[in-house]
Formats: sequence, C-alpha cells, structure tokens
Amino acid sequence: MPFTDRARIHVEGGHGGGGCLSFRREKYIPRGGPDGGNGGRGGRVYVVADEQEKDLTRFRHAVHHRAQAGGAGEGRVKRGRAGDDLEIAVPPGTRVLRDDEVIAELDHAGDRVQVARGGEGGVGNRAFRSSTHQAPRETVPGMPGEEAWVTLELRLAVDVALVGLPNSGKSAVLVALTGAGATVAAWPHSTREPALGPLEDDEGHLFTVIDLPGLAADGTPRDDDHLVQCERARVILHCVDASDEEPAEARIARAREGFGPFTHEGAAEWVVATHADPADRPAWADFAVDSVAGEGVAALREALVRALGAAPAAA
Ligand SMILES: Nc1nc2c(ncn2[C@@H]2O[C@H](COP(=O)(O)OP(=O)(O)OP(=O)(O)O)[C@@H](O)[C@H]2O)c(=O)[nH]1
Ligand SMILES: [Mg+2]
Repeated sequence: MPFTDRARIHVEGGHGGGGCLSFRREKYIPRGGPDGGNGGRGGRVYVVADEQEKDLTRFRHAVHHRAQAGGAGEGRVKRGRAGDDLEIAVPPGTRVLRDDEVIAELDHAGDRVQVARGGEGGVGNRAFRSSTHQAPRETVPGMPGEEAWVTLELRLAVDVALVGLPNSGKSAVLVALTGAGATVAAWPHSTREPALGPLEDDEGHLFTVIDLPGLAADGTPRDDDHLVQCERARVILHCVDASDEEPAEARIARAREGFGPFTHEGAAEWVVATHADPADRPAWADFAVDSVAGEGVAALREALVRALGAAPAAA
C-alpha cells in the first residue's frame, strides 16, 4: 500500500436553493398574494482531523468534493432546507493550504477548518411584494457555492526520523532499534515507503521512529522521498555507512544539504555510523552501531529515550 502525504483536492460548497415563484391559490380567494419562499443555503465543506485516517491515499482518486445543495423555496412562503455540510476526514497532523497559504494545522482529532462556503439561497417572489407591486413575478436563483483547490500535507507526529544517503543502513537501524518490520536490503532505494517503529522507555512512554527512503546518491531530495515526515521529529538520526570508502565528511555534508531544509528548527541531528564497531567510533560520528550484529544499538536507544523524555513532545 503506498503511503501518500500530499494531495490536492477540489472542494465546492453546495449550490443555494432557488427562490420560488408562487401565488396563493385558495377557494374563495380569487387573487391570493405572492407566497413563493426563499431557497436554503448550500452546505459548507470542512476538513476534519479523524484518527481513523492514516494517510492521504484515498485522495488520489477522490479529488472532487461538493456539499449538498440547498432546497428550493416553496409556496406558502416555505423556505428551502439548508444543504448538509460535507466533512472530509483526514489524519491528524494534516496541514491545509489554499493558494499556497497555510490555513490550518489539524494536529488533533476533531480539529476542523472550513474550506468552502455554501451558496446563498435564492429569494422567492413573496419578498418582492409591495403596495405598488402586488403580484411580483421576480425571484432570485440560488448562488453557486464557493470553489477552491486545497492542498493537504500530512506530517506524522514522529519523534525520531532516520535519514541519509541510499543504502546507509537506515532501515537496519529501525529494525534493530524498534523491532519494526522494514525492508532491509543490499541495494540502494530499497525503502519505498516510510516505515514506523515504536520506542518505549522504562516508564512506558511510547515514542515513534520513522524510517524514510534514502536521498539521491548525490544527496539531493527525490520525488516520493517523503522528507516532509522529518518536519516534526525532535531527533534526526543521520545514518552514515562507516565501511564506505568515500570520506564520511563529504557524504555527511551532502546528505545534510538535502534533508536539512525539511527538519524542525529545534531538532537535534545525531550522526550514526553504521557498519561500525561501537568500540571504535569514528571521530565524525556521535554513535556507532552494527545493526546486524545488534552492537551499539542499546546505547543509542538509551540516549534517545533520555533525550526524548527530557523534552516535551513537539506540537
Ligand atoms: N554488517 C552490517 N550490515 C549492515 C548494517 N546496517 C545495514 N547493513 C546492511 O546494509 C544493507 C543496506 O541496509 P538498509 O538498512 O537497507 O539501508 P537503507 O539506508 O535503509 O537503504 P535504502 O532504504 O535503500 O536507502 C543491508 O544489506 C543491510 O543488511 C550494519 O550496521 N552492519
Ligand atoms: Mg531503507
């Protein structure tokens, strides 16, 4: 199942119901006055954070969203009913943009934002009645609902993000650290979709680690690398293969340039040497692990829960 963290949808408020043209018709009242009622307003469109939703994949196909139209006015001055509002469910952590401007960050379940107004209901002929104009035939039709293209961006509430060049051992660290199932393979770009793993401290606090697909080999971001998922992480684990012949400093600088712009300002970056001997940590690394042998992993886990437990969770 692909993981989608960005979608563009079209939203449209419901059309307003039309105003009614009608005259009172009753026995023994030959010329009843105008009694056409007003139309109801169209429904509004809201985007609502809902825990049931995990990502934005369904919006690959569900692009157009329109709220219900208002009911038409009726005779006997009956107003049309308002159209039902439409709620579009998205996972908590979704940011909503209109015209490249952020209009809401729906971080918690139940958070909501209106993205399209319903059209005004029309006016029935009754409203045009006056002493000099006793049989008006004018009505006003309902107005169309507001229309907009809206961008949705999901940033998961993760605590730790694993980033780095391709094949640098990110997924292996996730597996060793959290026991999560992730694709570990000896070729670059084996990770296609982000994978999440849990990290628990002694007091039962649960933190989330995310493994991301690798950058391009030259360090630049790629399409579908899901780097936006770094954004809320408080600790960035920058994985660097210690067994690679190219000087680590050059690789570190290159990768940092790629993922740096996606990280949170206050986030800490820890350089983790993989394929390494913890007893012989390279000078350029903050930690050294051999994820496959499971060496150095406990120390990394301990440092992480200490750092995460000490600071409050990011919003
Ligand atoms: N011996 C040893 N092998 C490792 C270590 N870390 C990763 N490997 C191996 O290196 C290869 C790449 O590891 P992955 O964890 O898939 O690398 P990745 O950074 O997730 O790769 P992409 O997702 O493709 O960018 C796999 O064959 C792993 O088994 C390590 O610490 N020690
Ligand atoms: Mg991987």
